[in-house]
Amino acid sequence: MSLSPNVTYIIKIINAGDYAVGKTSLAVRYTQNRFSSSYLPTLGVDFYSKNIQYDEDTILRIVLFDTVGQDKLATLRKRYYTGAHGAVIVYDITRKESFDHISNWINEVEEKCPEIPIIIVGNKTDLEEERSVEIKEAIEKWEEKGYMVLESSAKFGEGVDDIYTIIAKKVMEKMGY
Ligand code: G3D
Ligand code: MG
Repeated sequence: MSLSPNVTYIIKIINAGDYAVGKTSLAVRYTQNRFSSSYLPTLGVDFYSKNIQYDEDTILRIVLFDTVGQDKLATLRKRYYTGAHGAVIVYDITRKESFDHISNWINEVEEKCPEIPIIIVGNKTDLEEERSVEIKEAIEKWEEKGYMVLESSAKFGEGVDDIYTIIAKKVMEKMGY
């Protein structure tokens, strides 16, 4: 009996969504397990990565492309969508407007990357008293269109690992792995 060598696959995931919904905070929480309240706005794109054991002999290197939300930087942002295997579209559960913009983000991502798995994430669940989008509403609107909806708190780490584990799993399944 021989041990099979570990294989590492690189998976490119893009974080998209409106300004200040918590895209950078989620990337930092997932890859460095910390939260800071003072990130500089991302100019264009930043990268974060983390290796996870996918199964006995497969390691995934999750590379998160953290993009900027502003319209004026759309051209720059879209360039980095090329070659993405999966996308996480983030909204802020306290800002209804960021939820209403999800379809724009999906269009932008799908225009560049048709057919990639996309997960929608309502962030900032720790601000429950300021919530303006119910999870039920989000699920009713998006799950019937085929998009999974999750919630998270980048601040406290709740639900964050699940986002990237699930999107990675969807990507691997899509590849027929
Ligand atoms: P962005 O990358 O989408 O633009 P950031 O968003 O990650 O820069 O976060 C924007 C603001 O939301 C930051 O606050 C950040 O601390 C806050 N934030 C991010 N995630 C959470 C969360 O889960 N809970 C709470 N309560 N706040 C969060 P500031 O004050 O710097 O604007
Ligand atoms: Mg950011």
